[in-house]
Amino acid sequence: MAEIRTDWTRDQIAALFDLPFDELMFQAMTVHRAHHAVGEVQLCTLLSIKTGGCPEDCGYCSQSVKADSGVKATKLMDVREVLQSAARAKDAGSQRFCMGAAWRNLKDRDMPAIVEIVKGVSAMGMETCMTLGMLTPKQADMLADAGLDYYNHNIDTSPERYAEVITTRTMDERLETLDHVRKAGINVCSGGIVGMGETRADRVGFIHTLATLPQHPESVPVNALVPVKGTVLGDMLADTPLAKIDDIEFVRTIAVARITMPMSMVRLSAGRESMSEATQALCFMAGANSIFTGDKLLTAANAGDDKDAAMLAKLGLRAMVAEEPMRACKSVRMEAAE
Ligand code: SAM
Ligand code: DTB
Ligand code: SF4
Repeated sequence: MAEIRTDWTRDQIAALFDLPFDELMFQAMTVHRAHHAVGEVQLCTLLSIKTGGCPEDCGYCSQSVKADSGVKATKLMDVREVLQSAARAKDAGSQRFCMGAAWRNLKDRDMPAIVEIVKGVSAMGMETCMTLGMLTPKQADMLADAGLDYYNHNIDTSPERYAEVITTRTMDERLETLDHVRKAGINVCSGGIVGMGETRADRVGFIHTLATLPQHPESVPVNALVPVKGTVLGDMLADTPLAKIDDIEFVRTIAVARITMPMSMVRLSAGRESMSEATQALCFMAGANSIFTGDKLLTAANAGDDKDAAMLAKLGLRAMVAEEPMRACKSVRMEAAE
């Protein structure tokens, strides 16, 4: 078993990125096999329960009011509609239902509906994940009491690059919400985006921030930027095609996440639609063991169930059977708070 360390230095992480590719892959595979079942991929489904009109200015996001992406703003979906969608995802074989809202932060007035949704999806036997923007400690406790299994809140990039991507909040505010989630006893899902024109040093800083949290996130989504026309970064990429991340560099990022955070689920998240099967296969070999299925992410297109089923069959990978999720409970919360 690889040692679980939270004292990684940037130099050590940079040295992993610098390894010859086959050596990096060998180390990542070794760590993966020591901590996870070989050949299993977790299938998660996403639903945007409140789309667009977000006051934040994240340079990659189609849902920001600052983007001219054509995404229409909607109200929070009806609880019944969300539950119907969760039931369809369960029938399609998904084990986790991840729900996203284009909010800067959760408002107390929306809490009753959110609690009802968490309880309803849990009652169907699916794991629940929410991503609703910043939370107060009290809101995190309320979500834990409702039975929320995971909270997604990405740090997105390196601390140095953060202010170039988002100006309406700081990375410290992001880390504060992650701390509230951890202390509430909810499993943490936090990762980011590569391919935003960042440097290798930024990718090192991004992984370093996650791998030196007091406890590694249980889930680490690694998104490849989906370039959306009308967003700052989507337009930048359209104008400078050379800024597109190299496939091997993307695989290296997955491998370094796997080696530095051995127990975490590493999710090959957005961007698969434009990735070859060969690149995705390398990502699975490098330790990615979770994907989003279905034909839509939040607003962007995703590969779709049929295409994914064919790819997984071709690679001899099977869907992970859901383990009993670690339900948020008071004793876990108190331990985390100590
Ligand atoms: N508003 C909430 C927040 O920002 O935490 C939740 C929704 S937000 C869309 C969830 C995450 O999706 C972001 O943190 C970002 O990492 C990812 N994301 C958004 N747009 C993306 C894009 N165009 N390409 C890749 N990832 C993207
Ligand atoms: C994450 O890291 N990726 C997902 C999920 N967490 C919420 C979202 C990807 C969004 C991709 C762009 C879109 O669909 O708008
Ligand atoms: Fe809003 Fe989240 Fe999009 Fe940022 S990433 S603009 S916070 S929906």
